[in-house]
Amino acid sequence: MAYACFQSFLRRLEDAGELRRIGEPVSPYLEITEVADRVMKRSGGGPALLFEKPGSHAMPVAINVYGSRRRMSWALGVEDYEEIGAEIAALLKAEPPASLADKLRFLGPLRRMAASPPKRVASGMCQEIVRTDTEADLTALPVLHCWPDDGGPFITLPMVFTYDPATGKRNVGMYRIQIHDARTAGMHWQIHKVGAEHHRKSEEAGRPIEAAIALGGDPVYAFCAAAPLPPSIDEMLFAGFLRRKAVPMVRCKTVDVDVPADCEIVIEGHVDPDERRDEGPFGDHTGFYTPIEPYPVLHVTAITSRRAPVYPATIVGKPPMEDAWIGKAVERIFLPMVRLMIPELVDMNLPVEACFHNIALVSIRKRYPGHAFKVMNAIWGLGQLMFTKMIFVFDADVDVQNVAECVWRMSNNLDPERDMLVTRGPVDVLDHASRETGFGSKVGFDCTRKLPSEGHHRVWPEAIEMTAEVRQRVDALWPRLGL
Ligand SMILES: [Mn+2]
Repeated sequence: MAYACFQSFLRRLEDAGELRRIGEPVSPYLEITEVADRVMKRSGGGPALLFEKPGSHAMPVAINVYGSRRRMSWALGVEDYEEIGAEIAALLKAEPPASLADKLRFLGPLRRMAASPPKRVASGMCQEIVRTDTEADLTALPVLHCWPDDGGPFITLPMVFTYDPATGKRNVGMYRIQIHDARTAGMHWQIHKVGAEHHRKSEEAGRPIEAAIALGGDPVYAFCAAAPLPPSIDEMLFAGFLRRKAVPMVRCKTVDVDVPADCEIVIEGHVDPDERRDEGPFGDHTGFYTPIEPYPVLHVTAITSRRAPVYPATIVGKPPMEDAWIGKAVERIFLPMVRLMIPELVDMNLPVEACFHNIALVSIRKRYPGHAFKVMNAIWGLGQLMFTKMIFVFDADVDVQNVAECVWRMSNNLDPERDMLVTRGPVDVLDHASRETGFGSKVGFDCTRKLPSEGHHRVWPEAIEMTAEVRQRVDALWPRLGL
């Protein structure tokens, strides 16, 4: 299901009692963070919030719109995001259709794929108001100054559109944007991300790179910008696939960049080669501040918007926050693609408290000696999963979504010296414990049953379980026990 725009998504949330309007003035300087943090920390994630009076700004701020399992699913146009994972799994294992029934079953997803590529339109609501030159003022937006030691206000739900200077291929990424002043902003392009790669290529060519920062639109767009898609997959194509409708794209006013026509706000500009300005600190999703570092600078050439736009925001900080739900949806939707590379993988849990990168709990169908180590190495070689600091590998019968069960198994099944694999490689640039920024060590623990061929010649005990027969007898007895 596709939404006509961000505000029609907000209306759906409001109709379902999933959005609260706040008419009281609340400042975008720290106060909105404090209110939103308290709501996001509620079990289940609390409601979405619409701050109608963010300080002295007339433009409302929407926050926590993705902040529950239900709203995250609705943002993706489904009742539960597990549906999408199941659908992608079916697509990926689709074999050439044999029977007519198979062919018909196969046709649906194929037709859906064919309808997915974005299509160019002549005009869009995101350009109802066009402000250029000195009229284009970043400080007119109600951008949140999230935490006390932040280096300034940061745009936290941006979709950054750029093209590869060599191939012309589009990328859409979500990288925080620091407002330096009315006309410039910091582009937090991390070294491993595609946006940074585009910028590096433009620097090699000695030319500026054009960029557009879009906010709002169908809520599926921002999800696709944040998702760890392979670099070859166009985020707007994937968005079209998820929403079952092509994304309408409109050309920006001052740069040769296309953006979704149904967005709330678009910031246009260019990034010059070799220019850097201090960016940060920023209270990040790790729950710690990331320090000041030099990053590229966007020079704003235009800001366009709808006539009465809503500013979409989130906050990150000590988990759980709104991004926990985005991360969980990513985990469930991408699991089938990970399984394509690691077929023995049964399930995967990236716990929210470990900020997704720090801990992976995985279960596998173990078949041969050293199998758990093979899986660890595969994970460390796969896309953004390369950043996983600690991997715990369990047998297929362990429910890795149950952290208590994992702790029980790992603590009993491990002989640390034998079962631990320490390695080195790229780590998340947000990791503050690694020896260098972006480079450090990782560890895997084999928590599976050990085989004699792995040097374990003692008996591996069975886990204690009651017999099915006795369980049934007690089930029948239960009502009379008064328990
Ligand atoms: Mn990409």
